Parts: sequence; C-alpha cells; structure tokens
Amino acid sequence: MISNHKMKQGLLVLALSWSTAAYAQQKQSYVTISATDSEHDIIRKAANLTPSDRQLRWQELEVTGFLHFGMNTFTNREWGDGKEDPKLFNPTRLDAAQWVRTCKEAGIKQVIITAKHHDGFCLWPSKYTEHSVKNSPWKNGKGDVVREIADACHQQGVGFGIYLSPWDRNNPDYGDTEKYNAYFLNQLTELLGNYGKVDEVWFDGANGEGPNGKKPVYHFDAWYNLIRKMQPGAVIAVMGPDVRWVGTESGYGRLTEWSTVPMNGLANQSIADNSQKDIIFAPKGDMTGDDLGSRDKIRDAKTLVWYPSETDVSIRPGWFYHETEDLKVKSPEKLTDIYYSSVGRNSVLLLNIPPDQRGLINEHDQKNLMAWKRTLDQTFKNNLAKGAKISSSNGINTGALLNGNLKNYWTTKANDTTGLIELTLPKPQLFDVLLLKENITVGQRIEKFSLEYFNGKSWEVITDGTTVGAKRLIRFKPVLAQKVRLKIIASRLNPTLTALGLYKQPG
Ligand code: FUL
Repeated sequence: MISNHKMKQGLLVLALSWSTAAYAQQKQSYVTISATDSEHDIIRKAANLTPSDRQLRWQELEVTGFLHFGMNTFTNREWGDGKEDPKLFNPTRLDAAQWVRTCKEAGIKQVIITAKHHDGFCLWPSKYTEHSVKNSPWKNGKGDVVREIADACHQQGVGFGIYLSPWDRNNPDYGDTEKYNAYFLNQLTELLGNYGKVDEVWFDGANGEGPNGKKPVYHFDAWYNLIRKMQPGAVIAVMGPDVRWVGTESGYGRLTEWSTVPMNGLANQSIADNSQKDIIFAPKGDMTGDDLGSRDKIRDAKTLVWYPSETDVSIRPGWFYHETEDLKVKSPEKLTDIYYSSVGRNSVLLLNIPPDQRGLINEHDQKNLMAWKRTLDQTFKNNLAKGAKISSSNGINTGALLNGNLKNYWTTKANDTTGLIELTLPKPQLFDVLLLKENITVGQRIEKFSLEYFNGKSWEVITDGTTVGAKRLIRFKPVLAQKVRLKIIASRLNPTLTALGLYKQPG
C-alpha cells in the first residue's frame, strides 16, 4: 500500500514535471543543432540534455578507485617495455578482498583493476598470450588476479571496472591493425564474459609504438559495440563515449565544469548513423582547456553531448607501488583538498591506490585514507541548515532542499532563470562549507550563483561560483550567521536544486 506521504511526494514530483514540461524535451544525452536554431534554442537544448542511466549511476558514485598492479609492481617501473620475464610477477600475500575492503572503508564505491598495462602483461590467464600470470610462479601459474578482484567486488557490493591498455608493448602483432584489433577484441571478450558484472571499462589515451616500431589503428567502434552488447551497464571511460578525462592527473577539476559539451571534433563517425540510438563516438580533440561548455563554446556547436568529467590522480607520486614513495603518500589534508576540487566541482574522483609487492594495500596508504574518510564524515554528518525556515518568492518546493531526498527538487516558477532562497537557521551557526546539488536528471543549468549572510545590518557575500552540476562544494573562512541567502544569478533554463547544505569542517 502506498502511504499518504509517499502519494503526496509522487504528486509533487508529477506537478514539478508538469511545471517544467513546457521546456523539457525527451530525455536524451545528445542533441544536434540545426542551422535555423537561434542562440536561445541552442542554450535550451543544452539545458535539457541529461545523463544516460549508466552515466547517472556512475556520477552518483562520487569516489571510485584505481588499482595499478602488475609487472611494474615487481620491476619498480612505471612503464614496462613488454620484455619482462613473467617469472618476476610473484606477490607473496595477495589479498584482493583486502583491497576492496580498504577502498570501501575509505568511501570508494567502485574500483578499476589494470588487467593489462602498456607492457602487455595480463593479470588473468588469457588464452591469447603467454605474457600473463599463467607463466608466473604465483600460485604455480594457476592464479587469476582479475577473478580475485572481481569476486571480492561482487561479494562486498563494490562496483568492478577494468583497465585494458590499448597500447601493448609486448604483442608482436601490435603494428598490424587487423591482427591487433582481433587480439584486443578477444581479450575484451574474455574480460567481459568471464567475470560477472563489469561497471566501467577504462581505455587509456597513452599510445606509443609497439615492439616492431609501428602503431595500429584502433577499431574503437568495434570495441564499444562489444562492450554495449556484453556489459550494457558499463560506462566506457576516457577513450570512450560515456566519461571524459578531466584533462590533468593532478586531482583538480575545473571551477567551471559543464557536463554538456560540444561534440565537434570529438566524433570520428557519422552521428546520423547513430541518431536515436545509443550514442557511440571516440573522443578526439583537446579536452584540457579551462572552458569546455560555456555559452561561448556551445554557440557554434553542431552537436551537444552529455559527457561528464572524471578526475584521476594517484595517492602516490607514481601510478604503481614503489617502496621509495612510502613516505610520499598524499596526506589526509591533500586528499581532502582533492575531494573538494573534484567531487566538489561536478566530477567523479578516480583515486589510484596501488597494491604493493606483497599484493596488499600498504599500511601507509591505508592510514591516510582512513584519516581522510574520518574528516569527510565529520564534516558532512551535520547539515547546519537543517530546521531552517526557507523562503523563496519565485521558487517552488523549498522543502526539497533539506529533506535529503535527491529525487525531488526546488525550481523556479514560470520562465524564471534566476532565483533567491533565504534561510533563517534555528540559531546562529558557524560554517565554512557550502554544498549544492542540481537535479541533473533534468539537465545542468546553473551558470552563476552567490552565497550571502546577514551581518546584522546588511547582506555580505560569503562566496560565489559558476557551475553546480551533480555536486558543488566551496570552502571559505568560517562565518557565524543565522540568516543566509543563495542567489541564482544566471541559469540556462529554470534552475533546479535537490540539496543545499552548510557545514563546518572539524578543527
Ligand atoms: C596514463 C598511463 O600512461 C599511466 O601509466 C597510468 O596508467 C595513467 C592512469 O594513465 O596514460
């Protein structure tokens, strides 16, 4: 039986969708711009793009983990040349359950294993090469790291992803396009078919020459089609159509981060072929600029696509474990700064934690991860805006801002693209963090906002920003206030917010 409360909520959601129906178009994650579209039409189209189901699931994970582990762990290198003896691979206490448990305790919701890095060494006993764990002394050649990590993820309820390096410095056919693509598809088929559910496939952009000095042409379309067929829920990241590399490996995303970007220069095949279908394109062009999706960038676009950013960074200076870097593990403070600058800037954080030569996540990494998690938990356990009286003269559904339910949302009446939300807290509070979340299931829209407090005489600006997206976090000097207001200064269409929070960092 549906409770009264649930029914009311349902009606509210329905009412909200009706109120914005005039501007809403069919849910879609890309749109073509026609020659007759005005600038206003283009902005409206951009504001109505939404993530696919698989993109939404991935975005909501917020923090994911990378596990760089393989031949390099044992040779103490970052890029192997593919000539390494498989016998060098010999972890003494490999425990994939410990990797997953550690990640989970640190708030990581999905992990990606480097099934094959550039050296071509496979962590699973692939039928198609001798360069793998099957020729190592580990478990007398009977071991399978991919199996162990996949099982641990599935058992512990953590998402499972694979990194399969297109660049392969071991495979003798690497320079031969036909042969190498066949090899790559065979390997993908093994990984996608034999290990249960796969949630992310990560293709690296690094692409050098093979052992014969030649490079093949990658048949991306065939790879993507195979993934869609075998693992339809998996996002394809970086050299893939679902998730965009943020453009650095520092852990810091853009202050202005649009998930909607022009596809010009990204597509390598006719979009028409795929229209009305699941979009598939191989990313191309520079995605590292400061501004990828503002009005200036989308004005001349031919196609716009929902293509959100992922921010990858290693907890250590290198991607692989090196004992000499044990004392260079990023501090909890640095990890916190990275969290605010990635998850807090409309991105997903992909944090690399490389297991050591024993096959365990090292104590140094563990310690800093747990201290980082404690800080975040302490900060976000108490929304200081809770219990506030909220008014919003041109807004509807203010209750959605603080109820913790991300399915309903505040928005504005009629065609209003600006908004004002005023909060009177139950008592004066000291806070130094602002949290905002847009309802990206109807699109990303907010272009400019500011937060102000009443100092007893007048309103003073605490902080301001541009994009919000899935999550925006801003830290500032602590402010003591009872009256606070959020101004939405510019938005592409009616702005929406599913959450507003004020928090105080510990210490
Ligand atoms: C880069 C690779 O070359 C690094 O070794 C690492 O795997 C990183 C995540 O991507 O392109």
